[in-house]
Amino acid sequence: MREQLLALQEQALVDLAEAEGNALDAWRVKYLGKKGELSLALRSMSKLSAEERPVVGQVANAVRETLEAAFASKFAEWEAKQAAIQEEKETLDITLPGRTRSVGAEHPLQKIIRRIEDIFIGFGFTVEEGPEVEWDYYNFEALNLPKDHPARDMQDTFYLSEELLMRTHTSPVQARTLEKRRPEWPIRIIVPGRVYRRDDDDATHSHAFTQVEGLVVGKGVRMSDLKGILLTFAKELFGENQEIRLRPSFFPFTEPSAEMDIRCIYCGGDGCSTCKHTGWIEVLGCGMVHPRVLEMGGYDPEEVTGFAFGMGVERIAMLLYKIEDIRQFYQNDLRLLKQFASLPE
Ligand code: 2NM
Repeated sequence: MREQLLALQEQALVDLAEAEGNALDAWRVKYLGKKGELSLALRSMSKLSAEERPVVGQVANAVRETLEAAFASKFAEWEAKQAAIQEEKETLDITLPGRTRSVGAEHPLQKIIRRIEDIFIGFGFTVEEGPEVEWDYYNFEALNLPKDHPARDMQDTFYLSEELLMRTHTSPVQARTLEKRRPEWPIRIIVPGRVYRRDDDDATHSHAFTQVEGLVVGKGVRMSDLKGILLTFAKELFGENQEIRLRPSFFPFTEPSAEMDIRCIYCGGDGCSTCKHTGWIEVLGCGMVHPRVLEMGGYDPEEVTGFAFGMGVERIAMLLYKIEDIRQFYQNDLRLLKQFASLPE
């Protein structure tokens, strides 16, 4: 019996030396488990005589202790090895490139709108918006363009019904603002937004485009205020040396009316193909708000005066970014967005 136990111990230690991982647990069950080999051997102790029993019992206990100690040390060794492997795996490799996250870019038109807004906000203006589907009344009638007025032909209109249309300019928002505010509250607003005109699309025309219009109304507002604001605006947008010039023009909602030109930003006035050798580039229309428009808005033109202006955002973006085809703005081509994403202001 004693030899049997010692042989078992020897075999167990040989097996243990080779066991790894799951095999370690299997070893523990096989030799030290409740139904393991050692328990089995001890069960046969009942056959021994009363003198042999304590001696064999001692040997059996010694074998159990030896095997348990051997297992504990082997298991600890295996655990330490696993921990080392894990640590090796978890080592931070700072040379790995980080995860790139693609960042969107502001559309070139939106960039220009924001710059224009920022400039006028600096002058104390606020930004107003209004509906793109508009009443004939606000788009035309309230702006001194009665139904039979020939100037309505200047802006071929998408009509949705007899009285509803796609706004042809953002001026109806200004007409709405005049109606909303009272004369004792001076108005200083700019109105960016999309407008619609019946037109055949080509490199310089689009049936839907973007405008920014402005309106100032108050006591004693004069044409010199218009000129000063627009000159300062031109300097902030195009550069501090920018010059402007005003030429007489016509708009039904202003009197007098003017077109504003800037000195050609490409040739500096020497003459080039962009300015058609005039040295000047037209950038906006403006004028003193027509007395009829003030009256329709509930103001007394004897008491308050005002000026207004309007510009095409595409045109300015095309000039500043040298974009040659207006359709580029609407084609959602990522190459265009990426090209202007990182441009300085
Ligand atoms: C322009 C040119 C000139 C204009 C006029 C008004 C209003 F509402 F006061 F009558 N809003 N915008 C105006 C004047 C717009 O765009 C070329």
